[in-house]
Amino acid sequence: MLKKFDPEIYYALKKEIEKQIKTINLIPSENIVSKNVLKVVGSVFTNKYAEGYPKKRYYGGCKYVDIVEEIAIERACKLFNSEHANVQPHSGSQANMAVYFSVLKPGDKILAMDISSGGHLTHGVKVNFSGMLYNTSFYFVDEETEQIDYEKIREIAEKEKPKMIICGSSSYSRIIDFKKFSEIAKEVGAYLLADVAHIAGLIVAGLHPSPVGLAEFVTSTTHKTLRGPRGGLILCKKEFKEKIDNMIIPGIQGGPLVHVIAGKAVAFKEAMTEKFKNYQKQIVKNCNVLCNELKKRGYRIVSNGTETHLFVVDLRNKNITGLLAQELLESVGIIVNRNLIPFDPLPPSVTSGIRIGTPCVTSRGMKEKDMVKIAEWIDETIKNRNNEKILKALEREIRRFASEFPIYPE
Ligand code: DSN
Repeated sequence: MLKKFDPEIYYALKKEIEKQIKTINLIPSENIVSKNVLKVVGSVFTNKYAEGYPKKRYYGGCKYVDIVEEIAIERACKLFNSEHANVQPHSGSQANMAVYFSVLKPGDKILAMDISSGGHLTHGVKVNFSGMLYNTSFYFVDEETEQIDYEKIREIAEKEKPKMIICGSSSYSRIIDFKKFSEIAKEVGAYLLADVAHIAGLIVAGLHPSPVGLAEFVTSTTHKTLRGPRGGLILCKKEFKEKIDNMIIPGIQGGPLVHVIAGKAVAFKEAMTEKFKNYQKQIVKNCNVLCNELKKRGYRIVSNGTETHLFVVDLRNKNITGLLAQELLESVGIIVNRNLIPFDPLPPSVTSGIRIGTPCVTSRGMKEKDMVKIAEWIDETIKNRNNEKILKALEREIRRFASEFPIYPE
């Protein structure tokens, strides 16, 4: 019994479960897996080493592991209409690393979205391996519209002649035009990498255009809107199959996490259902309502809206930083993360904004009317930040509400 053998870890687990039940989680990159995904991720597949690929392993005893990985690859290809899939990356970061290493050399030029505009750490940021190894130029959202300016990207690309252009984002709330990106990449002879970690579920449901077939490489995580286990995924054209597979192993990884690959396979099957499509539609509906309700209450939304599962709130007119808002909201049971706004005057550790997303609350069964309540609670909490009594009352109400929704969806 875990409780008896390791009471400290048991305690943390018990409290984490309790926290997940009693809070409203608005972090757009998190989600809640199904019971079936949870089951295989916590299974004996974790005991198995399987370096290599199906039928080409360096270990014996891989008969059943091969079934799992072959199915996962086949489902990923079918789901995204891709020529090839590698399901072994341990994370989105390793998926991106494998793509870079497979076609770039240290010192090569890349062009990526600036992090305050919505880009990701692994898209060439200086403190990350990608920024240490490659010579990155950044594109920004337009200062006025806070949306991607494709002409500006074309200008930079023509001037810089990068070897790879990276699109895809962690906090951009608008539809990305992958076709335009692919045209620009072709014009300057660059590879295109589309990192769809955030929007993979929306793509599968047809709610966001797909970059597959337009970009040479598409990377993703499997645990955000896609609602699978924590992990990474690479989709590519057949011509890059060997390069990518060899770069994952032996290039940058050892043994694959077979239990996680089994979880990915189950999640891909779930993503093929009508139920999953309806779930994605509900995420977007909920996000829109939450965004509009906050707007009604005087919150400035970056780019003035959302077309996806997330949006960023600029809190400067509310005289509170992202960090303080995050801590304050957590104290009443609402979990968000602080986030840079485009051209943020504050550092990433403080920020002027918070990022809000609806995949998790939608998995728990919350609908539009619940989003209205959540917007009201966010506003009440921020308005009454110096009134302990009101905050306590809000906390009770929020925790009672959250507890009514399950955290183990079918
Ligand atoms: N941590 C992820 C996110 O929150 O978007 C990106 O790595």
